[in-house]
Amino acid sequence: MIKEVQSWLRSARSVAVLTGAGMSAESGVPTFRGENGLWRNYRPEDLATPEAFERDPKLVWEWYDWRRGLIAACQPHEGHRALVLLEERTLQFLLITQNVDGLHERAGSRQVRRLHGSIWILRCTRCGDEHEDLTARLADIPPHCACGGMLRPGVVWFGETLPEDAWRDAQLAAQQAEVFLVVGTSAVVQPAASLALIASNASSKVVEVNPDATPLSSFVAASLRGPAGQVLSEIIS
Ligand code: BJW
Ligand code: ZN
Repeated sequence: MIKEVQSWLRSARSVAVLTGAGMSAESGVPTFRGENGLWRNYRPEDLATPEAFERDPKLVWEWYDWRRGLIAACQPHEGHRALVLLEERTLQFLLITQNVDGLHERAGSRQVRRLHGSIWILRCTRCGDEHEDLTARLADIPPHCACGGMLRPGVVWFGETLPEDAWRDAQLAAQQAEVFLVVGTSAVVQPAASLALIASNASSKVVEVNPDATPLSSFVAASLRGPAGQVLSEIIS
């Protein structure tokens, strides 16, 4: 199957990629679900919802600050670099990511759409101003804006809508892609997971890269069971 996928990717004029937390696992960033996932120790409704932030902003910020410190110490891996190579050699390419860690951008990917925002962006809950802050650990928790309002992480929590532009571009890319790669996502969070169905319905060859089966595995054109770093390096060469 590796050889076949290699040749699909070589001949495709249009490729789109959807990545999830498993993409960053080999860099040392914990995934959400599964054995060592973040949700093993924390309930999503306690930390990743607007209600949780309203209830206890300090607790939510402590979790995000801890994750910012952890991610700052991580480096992109060979799989991130393989996707940069794929972008460089493909006529029409879009990398759609659910990840908030910024590792794709650090590896050199340029056409990136972030469906769930960025952990490095801080947004004011009062004036709406937002800025990037790459400090590994913030000095004040919770941080405040110059206007006096409280800042929040620039990520998309459960119940919030996705950034409109990114979501529109992602849907379009899924419809147009000849090959649609789905890497390291459990495919349970909507609407991100629906992109694979959009691609499949548009006759794209959907290829899944994941050590485990997911709800997508039964209908994809190829299911490559293995870690993202190794499999992506093999299929993009
Ligand atoms: C490896 C690996 C290795 C391990 N290599 N792989 C329909 C039905 C029911 C509910 C809903 C519905 N539609 C919407 C909802 C509600 C909700 C939702 O989906 N709930 C379900 C969970 C039930 N969705 C929302 O609320 C979303 N908003 C919304 O729908 O607004 C309306 C709207 C509709 C249409 C258009 C636009 C808007 C918002 C969802 C926001 C998700 N936010 C989070 C937190 C982000 C901030 C943060 O980081 O803290 O996003 S939750 C968390 O899950 C995070 C992730 O991006 C997301 C997805 O997780 P992911 O990436 O798949 O990670 P894991 O851990 O689940 O899986 C890792 C995978 O990697 C596993 O499969 C491993 O096997 C694999 N793996 N090692 C390759 N080395
Ligand atoms: Zn402000």
